Amino acid sequence: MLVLNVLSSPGSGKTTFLRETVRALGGRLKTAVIVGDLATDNDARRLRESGAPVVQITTGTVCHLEAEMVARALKHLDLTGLDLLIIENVGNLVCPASYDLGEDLRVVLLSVTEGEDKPLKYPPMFQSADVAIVSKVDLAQACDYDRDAALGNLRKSAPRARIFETAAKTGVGLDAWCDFLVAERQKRKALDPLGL
Ligand SMILES: Nc1nc2c(ncn2[C@@H]2O[C@H](COP(=O)(O)OP(=O)(O)OP(=O)(O)O)[C@@H](O)[C@H]2O)c(=O)[nH]1
Ligand SMILES: [Mg+2]
Repeated sequence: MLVLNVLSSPGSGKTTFLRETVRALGGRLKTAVIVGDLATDNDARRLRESGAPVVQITTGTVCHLEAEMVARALKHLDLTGLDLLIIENVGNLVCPASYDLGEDLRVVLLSVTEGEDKPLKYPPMFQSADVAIVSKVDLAQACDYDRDAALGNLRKSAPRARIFETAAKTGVGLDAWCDFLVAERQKRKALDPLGL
């Protein structure tokens, strides 16, 4: 399966983006979600609105997910025929960058509301990104968002990352992102000698 580790600062829109991603995929990929927070199952409840099975991990005081926590959560999911496993990490732009969860793609969100310079201020998170999602572009004008500066900073700090500009609230950019996920899944399927 294709496994995503989704990271960003608290509140930059991970849960909303992922719920709308599963909806926009419209069944093209059989998807499950694991979500980490210090406390509450709020995000799991919101993500379940997409129709996907969701397991909530509560970390207590720990500011990131670790591979062992994911392994334990996987026991609560039926993995048969699963195409896509999405892991929403704890909202934090520092600690989760140091922990490999066994993902295929590291997806880092940068919302237009949090400042164009975040990729420069939190380099490890962005340097390790395979994909950068600019989120909440519907709020760009209200925030005096400087698109050229933000994209320039992303290219500098996340040179490997494919960039998607999105607004989960309006659906902008979700089609291109979903097509990318389907293509990535196909790519991996083609490499699997068993065709699974
Ligand atoms: N206008 C607008 N608001 C958004 C968008 N995406 C998320 N939000 C709002 O941003 C707030 C935070 O969104 P979440 O999806 O909870 O963010 P998160 O990154 O999952 O937060 P944590 O899990 O706590 O780190 C909520 O009030 C959302 O409704 C968007 O595309 N546009
Ligand atoms: Mg969340």
